[in-house]
Amino acid sequence: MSTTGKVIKCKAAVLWGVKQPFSIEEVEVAPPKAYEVRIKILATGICRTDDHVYNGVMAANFPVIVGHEGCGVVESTGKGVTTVKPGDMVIPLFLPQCGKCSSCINPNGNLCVKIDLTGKGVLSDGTTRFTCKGQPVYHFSNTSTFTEYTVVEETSVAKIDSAAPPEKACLFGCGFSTGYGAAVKTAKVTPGSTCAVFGLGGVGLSVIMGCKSAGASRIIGIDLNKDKFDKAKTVGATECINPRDYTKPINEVLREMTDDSVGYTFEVVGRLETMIDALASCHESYGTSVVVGAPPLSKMLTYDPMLLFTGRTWKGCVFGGWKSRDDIPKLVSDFMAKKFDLDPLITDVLSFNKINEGFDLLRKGESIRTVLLL
Ligand code: PAD
Ligand code: ZN
Ligand code: ZN
Repeated sequence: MSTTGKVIKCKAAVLWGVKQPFSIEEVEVAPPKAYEVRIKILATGICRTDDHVYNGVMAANFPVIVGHEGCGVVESTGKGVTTVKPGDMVIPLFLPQCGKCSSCINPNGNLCVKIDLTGKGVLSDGTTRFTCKGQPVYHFSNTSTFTEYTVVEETSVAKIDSAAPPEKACLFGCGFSTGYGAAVKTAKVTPGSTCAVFGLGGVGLSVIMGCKSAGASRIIGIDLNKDKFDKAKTVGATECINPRDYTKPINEVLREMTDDSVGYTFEVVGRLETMIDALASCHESYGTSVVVGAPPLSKMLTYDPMLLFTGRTWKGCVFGGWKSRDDIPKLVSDFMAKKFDLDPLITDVLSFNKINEGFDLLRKGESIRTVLLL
């Protein structure tokens, strides 16, 4: 029996408030309105950004369905949708591409005005498509993938190769694309260069993969958790260091190790101190440092402007700098052509019901990416 045009009752993991465990509930998912798409989610990864919402350090309205690293199949489309149809394999995009705003029109921009950075959690008409126990439940970042069905706007959907395996392709929705793009698209790492990556979670490891594919000859991984080092080396780090093993500031350690030749640094932790450390660690004249880790809510940074005056470049990127609808299908094609391997990033695969277990693994530093199967 077709579900088109009907409310779908299904399972979703609802966050009722800050630091409350994910609660698997029956929710009602309304049909897509005009220019919206309802998607059956098949697999979704767990990213640190979801945990930031749980901890209350990232803006969101509650109750909310988070999750933004998913892959699924279009179940139905609202009026006016022309770019996807039922049955298409898709990735929901936390960074939309409307094609009309100033970022979308500029060849170098990607921060579409439709991105929901302030956690409003509603679709264009100001309402939500989720209801639980008679109460509206908010969306998250134009995606909400911790649910069997979600509704997103057409501008937040990328159609990908129908043969892509969802349990891997979901990582294109955030972690892999963000890290890989930070290196190849935003920093534009050059062959033979030296790179340093602060933070070796799923995003940091993807940065390393990007540095490697760009031809960097030295890639130094930095983390406080030495259990992350083996995996970092598997994906391309040439060496790994723990700042706690040194008394000197980390920028001095890196300068000495590399004969003062660090061309590129990446902050992939999301802490103010490591943002400054990463900036100070790239070469004072020609170095580039990229902020990839999500900045903590309402925190200010002070720094010595001499760090920039000498010539360094300091940049940031959302979603690796990719234009989401255009570039993600191409990245998936590169994956299908075996240009890179996502297996090292996926440490755990769990059924959707075990979502809290998946978050525990992340919080204990034991997982890189846990993929939940729906
Ligand atoms: P993760 O928690 O799996 O990895 C972070 C790593 O940093 C862990 O291995 C920690 O041990 C390590 N770490 C913690 N403190 C320090 C420190 N002081 N020095 C060195 N290492 C440290 O997270 P993730 O890889 O999923 O995400 C990383 C960040 O990127 C996080 O802030 C997330 O919110 C952000 C993110 N940003 C975007 C974007 O579009 N810019 C997208 C996705 C994720
Ligand atoms: Zn993410
Ligand atoms: Zn736009």
